[in-house]
Amino acid sequence: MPSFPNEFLWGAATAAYQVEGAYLEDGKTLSVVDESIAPEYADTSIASDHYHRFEEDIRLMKELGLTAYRFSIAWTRILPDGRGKINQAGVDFYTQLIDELLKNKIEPIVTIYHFDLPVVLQEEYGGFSSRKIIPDFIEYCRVLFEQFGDRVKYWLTINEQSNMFLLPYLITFTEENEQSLLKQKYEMNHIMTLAHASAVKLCHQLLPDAKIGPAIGISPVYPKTCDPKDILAAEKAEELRNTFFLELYCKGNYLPAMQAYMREHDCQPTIEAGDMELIKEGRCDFLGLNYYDSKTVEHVTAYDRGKELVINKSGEVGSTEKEVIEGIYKGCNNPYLDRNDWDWEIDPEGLRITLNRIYQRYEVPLIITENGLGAVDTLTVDKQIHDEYRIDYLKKHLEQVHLAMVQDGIEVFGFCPWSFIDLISTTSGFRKRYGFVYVDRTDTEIKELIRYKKDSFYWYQGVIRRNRKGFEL
Ligand code: BGP
Repeated sequence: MPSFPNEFLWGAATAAYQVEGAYLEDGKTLSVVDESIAPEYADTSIASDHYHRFEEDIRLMKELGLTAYRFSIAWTRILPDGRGKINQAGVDFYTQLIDELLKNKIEPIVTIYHFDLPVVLQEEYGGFSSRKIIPDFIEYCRVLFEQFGDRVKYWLTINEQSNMFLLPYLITFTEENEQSLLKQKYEMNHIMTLAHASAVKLCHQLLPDAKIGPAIGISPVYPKTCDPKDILAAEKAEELRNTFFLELYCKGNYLPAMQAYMREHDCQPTIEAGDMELIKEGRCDFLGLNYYDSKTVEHVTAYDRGKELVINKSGEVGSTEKEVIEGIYKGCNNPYLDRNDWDWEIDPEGLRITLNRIYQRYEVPLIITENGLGAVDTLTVDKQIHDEYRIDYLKKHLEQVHLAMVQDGIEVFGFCPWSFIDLISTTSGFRKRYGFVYVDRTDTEIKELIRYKKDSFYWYQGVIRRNRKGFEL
């Protein structure tokens, strides 16, 4: 692997509800995601027990050679009532975590919001379906900036806003009727964009040296064939799934094609005076990209009825049912790509394509905030994990990042594979693992949660070592 710039951030990522556990400890209250994790899998009560073992985990990060660690802060640990009284125990936990990282020369990259809205706010006013969320979100951000801003340089506002509206399980909608649900989605997306922009503005005001941006869930869209009808379907899908959000974050605009779409479908959000100015003023400093796979689509005929995506949660190959967006596109398989057991298509070149599509249009610095392979891992009797499939996945993706930097002139400043350590998959519990570090537990058996280094740990350590001058074990 050719070399990366010396200041490149070699990271790994996690999110609070997936790794911490201690979900009702030291004053924390429940978040919507604590409640929505599929009951057939492990819940978030213990997770990987990182809350109690963060020092051991940071020792492992250090051994791995990380120079950055992306994690999220649980709103419910800091403000258990969603607003108002600050929970000192929560502040203390993240203070210790950040200080320990810095002591080990690991740059903290903090996600402010990773799906985990306080339940109290969901119940009180429907969370992001009400503008009441905006002052509460700003208050939460202010607490974080004031408490941790002297030590945290990189902030991520909202994780995967796009996926929250595109996937059927990441956000709670209160409307059920098809038309009012569609309207609510675009309304909520607008409110979330205002919350994001307010956070960016506040960060720029309070922490002029910090950098802030969103972490966007992104999959490039390809046409099934060169039939112009398929090309058009793919371009429309790309607008609907990706460019719509990118345009809001990077230019502060509603994409003309999306304005037309929302008009035609009667789902325009309520845009109040000052909203678009705020969105423009809250332009991000960089984009975080969560990249796992690409999507392929074909055109639809007059007979194709709309259909929601049914995701594969079980790891039973072929159980995904792709979505049909009436009049626009339907999802299909890409015959050129392999897929994992959850039917996610493995596409390293797709990462380079994504980096190009975004950077050549917006010229904003990029960081990979998630990339990884969910798989069933086996712990051998001699406590090893031979995850050569994960090494293969990450190696090929990293090569494409490098090519994008060297051959396409793209500014990528870091790589944070998902995930540093095994944790609860959002859709599939502990069966679907992503970590460099194995956590010895299953969905049903907690065991002792002992940590074991996987083969991918040693591979990544080697990559970092070759790229970091002066890095010694
Ligand atoms: C992203 C989320 C992560 C993580 C990852 C893998 O959407 O930001 O939180 O869960 O996807 O997804 P899953 O756990 O469903 O395999």
